[in-house]
Amino acid sequence: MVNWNEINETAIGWVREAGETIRASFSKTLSIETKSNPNDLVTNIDQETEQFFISKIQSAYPEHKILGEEGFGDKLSSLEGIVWIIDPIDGTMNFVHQQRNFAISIGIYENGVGKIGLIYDVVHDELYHAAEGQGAYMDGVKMPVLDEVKVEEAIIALNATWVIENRRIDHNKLIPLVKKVRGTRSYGTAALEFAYVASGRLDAYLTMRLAPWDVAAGLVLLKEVGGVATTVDGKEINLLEKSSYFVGEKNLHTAVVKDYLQS
Ligand code: 2AM
Ligand code: CA
Ligand code: CA
Ligand code: CA
Repeated sequence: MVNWNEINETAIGWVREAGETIRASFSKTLSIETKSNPNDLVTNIDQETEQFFISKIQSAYPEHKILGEEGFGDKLSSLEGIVWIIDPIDGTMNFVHQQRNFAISIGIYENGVGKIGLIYDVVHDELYHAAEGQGAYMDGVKMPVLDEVKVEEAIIALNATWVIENRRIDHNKLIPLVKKVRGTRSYGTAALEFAYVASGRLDAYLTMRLAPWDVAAGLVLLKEVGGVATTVDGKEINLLEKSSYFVGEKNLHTAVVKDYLQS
């Protein structure tokens, strides 16, 4: 039998320890490199944090597998077994430019089913945490199931990129949506945007290209509060592939997919 409570407690301890190291790094010089393009940043702290988690997991749970953004984990072609999906710093651009609005994100899955989700807002010292079937919590306080939200009263997170002409979505679909909703926000960290939807700070989040480590923890949180996640055209998510995401409160999600995104 897998002792999920123990894994959970252990993982939370590691996340807090990594957070402390990241906060301490603010007074040191960062080494910044670019990856796929000049705006795709990675720092030594992203890499060191991922390596910290991997060495902890490998010594405590050698049979578990690890999928991490910075590539120090395993090369996985399936989600068989127990898999830790790790984004050591989600929101690296914010980390570099703002020293805030970034998070550690860890989702732990068993045979493709999300068991534990941890999103740690390092600077605010806020821990979002969920375990399958046991609810979602922010700093130990249970978050309620999401209440119905109307489109005209919704705050939706999306990046301005998607509302100007781009190659991933017909931006003409989004203009009426942006006009209709109460407000739009963009935080530049998918993990926190998922956590904000789960906690009701946002009502929905739309984005055109996320990777497994951006969403693995957030999906576990969202499910526990009755939120829904699909691709932007309302299709089922394949966690292992890069995908568009539209996530939010259930009624709002249904209405927006039907009236704006699928049309
Ligand atoms: P990151 O900071 O871990 O790279 C920014 O809008 C959000 O999208 C962040 O969560 C960021 O994660 C993620 N992101 C940035 N570049 C990405 C890319 N090329 N593919 C998928 N997600 C990306
Ligand atoms: Ca990145
Ligand atoms: Ca990320
Ligand atoms: Ca990252």
